[in-house]
Amino acid sequence: MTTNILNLPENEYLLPGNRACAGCSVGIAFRHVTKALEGKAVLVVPASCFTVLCGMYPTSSVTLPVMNCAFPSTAASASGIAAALKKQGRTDITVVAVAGDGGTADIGIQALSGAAERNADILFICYDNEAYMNTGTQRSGLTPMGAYTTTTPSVGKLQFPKDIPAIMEAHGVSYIATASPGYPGDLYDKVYKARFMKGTRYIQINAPCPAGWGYPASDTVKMARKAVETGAFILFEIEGGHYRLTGHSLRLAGGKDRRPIAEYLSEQARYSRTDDDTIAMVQRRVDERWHAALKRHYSEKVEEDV
Ligand SMILES: Cc1ncc(C[n+]2csc(CCOP(=O)(O)OP(=O)(O)O)c2C)c(N)n1
Ligand code: SF4
Ligand SMILES: [Mg+2]
Repeated sequence: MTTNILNLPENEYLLPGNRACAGCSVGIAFRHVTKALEGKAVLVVPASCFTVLCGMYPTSSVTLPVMNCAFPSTAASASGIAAALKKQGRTDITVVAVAGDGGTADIGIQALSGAAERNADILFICYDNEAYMNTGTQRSGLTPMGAYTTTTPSVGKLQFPKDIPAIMEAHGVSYIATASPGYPGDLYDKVYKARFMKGTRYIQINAPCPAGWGYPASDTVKMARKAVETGAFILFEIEGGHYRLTGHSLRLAGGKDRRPIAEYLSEQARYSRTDDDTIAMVQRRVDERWHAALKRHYSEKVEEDV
């Protein structure tokens, strides 16, 4: 059964009143991630907004054990903890690495690639707020084309972002998914499923950031949903090599109208100086990726049905 607001477990593991900015999507996302983990996890976290959200010792907003590690070492640190727990016979505990886009796609990618190649028994969650936010909005390998940061030209980033789920798929890991705080039931179900799998699992969460993207704090859920409604962020999972669209992306595949990308970008100050040609280029890229996703979803569905 798909989880929704009516059957979501009531237990809370992420406490309110934490140190993240007002309207931060990371708190919304990890409220649901930790519900799905049901307290049976150890979190491994490099420097990021998530460490700020967790708080400073001896207080913490997370009711799970959290280990802070050096920035590039997240997946290696998590692998070591997983090996130690295995030795102790603690198969009930999931080791969850939680890193931002910078800590995943740039500084942490070597350790992540090594862990995935060894098929280390970890769940790696990248929350993608599309820049190095904790240090004041510097561009990362996942900052989208056209988005302004303090280390891009004033017209915005000139390159498209890296495709980390595709890089993880090339490693042959057991489970890959994308998720959004705008669709918490889909997010909960994916983390819950990944929790009981073995080997390296990877989930990338789109994480709208009012402070760095430049929109009102009250619009975070709207922004998260618009990312999916435009196809800028596609909800899918790959399990045993099988790709399928999920949640609202599946509804779009079923014929619901996809919104134009300009509707999403125009509501964020980071795109206020992006020119029309760049916005057209971003729209073409979104269309290409959406059609590739649709083709893959339906071709693998046909094979399954045969
Ligand atoms: C080796 C190293 N380099 C740089 C830093 C400084 N630093 C701390 S947090 C951060 C930004 C992290 O960005 P990201 O991983 O995207 O997470 P976010 O802050 O956006 O949540 C940086 C650069 C550090 N702590 N360690
Ligand atoms: S900078 Fe952005 S991601 Fe970081 S705590 Fe603030 S709103 Fe959240
Ligand atoms: Mg970031």
